Amino acid sequence: MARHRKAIGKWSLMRLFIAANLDQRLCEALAETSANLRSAIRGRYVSPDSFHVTLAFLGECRAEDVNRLEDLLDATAQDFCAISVQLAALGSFGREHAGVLWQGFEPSRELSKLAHELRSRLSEEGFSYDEKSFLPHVTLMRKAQLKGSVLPAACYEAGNIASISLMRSHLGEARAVYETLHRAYLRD
Ligand code: 2AM
Repeated sequence: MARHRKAIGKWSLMRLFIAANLDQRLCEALAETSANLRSAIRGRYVSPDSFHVTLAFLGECRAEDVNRLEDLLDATAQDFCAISVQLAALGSFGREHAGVLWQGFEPSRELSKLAHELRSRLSEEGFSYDEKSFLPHVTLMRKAQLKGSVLPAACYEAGNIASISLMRSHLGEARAVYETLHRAYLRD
């Protein structure tokens, strides 16, 4: 694929992760779940345009590695067809007063295979990543006041994952802003 190679400073560091992108049906369902949560739980909401599934979190990487990571995404995407997924129950990580609230997926062998394949290719190429086991989810809220809250209904829509992206996370005072550096499409 012809693509513009970015001019990047040799030693600058970037906080990177690889995400699976969700189709419009899934994003709309997640936005509806998020709206239901807003009336029930206080916290810091993730904007719907930032919804994603993290497949591998790399953390600080050298800017000069970006081109190699783009190639790794392209090669991996070519080995997978678009994946059908189904949204499932809400869940949380962390503390009762500052939790992370997310919506999960029904188990998908293909999605797990994609995450494992990416991670194994990252290892082969000498990249390190957060090795926590893959639990597919979309974060809807951070710093959630979970204590004593009753979780509202979630929307259990089905949809597709048709692409993966190399993402850069810019940490801000209030929230992180995610920038797509490169997108690779799975096969039809
Ligand atoms: P999440 O997948 O639970 O939302 C950018 O920070 C993205 O990478 C977020 O989606 C974040 O959490 C995910 N992530 C996974 N492991 C992480 C880690 N060790 N540190 C920060 N973010 C991590």
